[in-house]
Amino acid sequence: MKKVGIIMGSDSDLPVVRKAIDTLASFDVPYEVHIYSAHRTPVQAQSFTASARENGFGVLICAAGMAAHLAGAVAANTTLPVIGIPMSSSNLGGMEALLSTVQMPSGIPVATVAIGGAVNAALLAMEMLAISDEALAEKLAAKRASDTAAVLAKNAAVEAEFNK
Ligand code: RP5
Repeated sequence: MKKVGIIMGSDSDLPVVRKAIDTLASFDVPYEVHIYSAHRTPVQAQSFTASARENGFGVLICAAGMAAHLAGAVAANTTLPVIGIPMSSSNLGGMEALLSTVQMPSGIPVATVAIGGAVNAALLAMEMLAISDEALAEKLAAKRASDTAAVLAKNAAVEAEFNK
């Protein structure tokens, strides 16, 4: 199976990024985790990205905050699909990272999830890999069904309590 590459701009992003890592691990999907910054370590970010396809990656997840150029800079150097996670900040709450990540110029796409949307980033990455992996597609469908059942159980409990 192709690997998911997870890149974050700083170790301060790890508490949120860990949710993506844990989600991938729960599906036994192979991944690598790196800290590369579009601004602080641009050469390393470019080098990793340029060789990502030949190194067995199928999709890249990039998490960055503030002037969040990481996902866009990575996408500029590969035709692998790139998923951006805008990270929250103390000053602007992540809106700056959201806009920096999502507002890509035509020709260089970044699939942007919600601010801090690490679980969805992992799920979306796996949905991309599952296009050509039927076993993974079945695992994703099973998780969706189990999530639906959990919500319906909560609904049943609320209805039983309030709808006399
Ligand atoms: C971004 O700047 C990082 O992705 C992080 O979200 C933010 C702050 O980084 P630190 O100053 O905490 O290293 O590049």
